Amino acid sequence: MATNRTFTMLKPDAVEKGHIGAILEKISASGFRIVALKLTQMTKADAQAFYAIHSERPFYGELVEYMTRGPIVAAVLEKDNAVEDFRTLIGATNPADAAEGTIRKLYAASIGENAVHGSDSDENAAIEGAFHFSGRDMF
Ligand code: IDP
Ligand code: MG
Repeated sequence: MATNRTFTMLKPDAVEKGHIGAILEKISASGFRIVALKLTQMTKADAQAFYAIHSERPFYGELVEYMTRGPIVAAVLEKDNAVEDFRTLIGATNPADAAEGTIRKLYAASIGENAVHGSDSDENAAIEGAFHFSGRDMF
């Protein structure tokens, strides 16, 4: 059964470039309600665990370095069909392939530094949201 929540991170490159406000505005204007929100920085152990599924990929080390080099914005978002609609809003992993108007097309520099994370399933949305937020910080 599809749930109505997803999890996102505005990644270090997006925060460094000052895009927090613009990206949150686009998310809100696209019909997502903010359920939980914080500025935080992942430790190396956090990033290794969060991206454990990619541990055998050649870019894993680079990904962990990137995701820990500065603060991120973590958020839980709510909308009907949240996971799928948010993946549509952010666009393809590689901004070169992302549709016009998507967050990655607008703000991402490369397949590695691609501005934003979006959960890929309801199950992972719940796991990733719980990774960053306790129940009392979700509204
Ligand atoms: P997704 O974020 O669109 O779901 P995934 O394949 O799950 O994409 O990869 C997770 C993250 O790993 C990407 O968002 C990106 O930051 C990084 N990544 C993916 N593929 C590459 C690559 O080929 N080179 C460098 N980094 C990559
Ligand atoms: Mg993914």
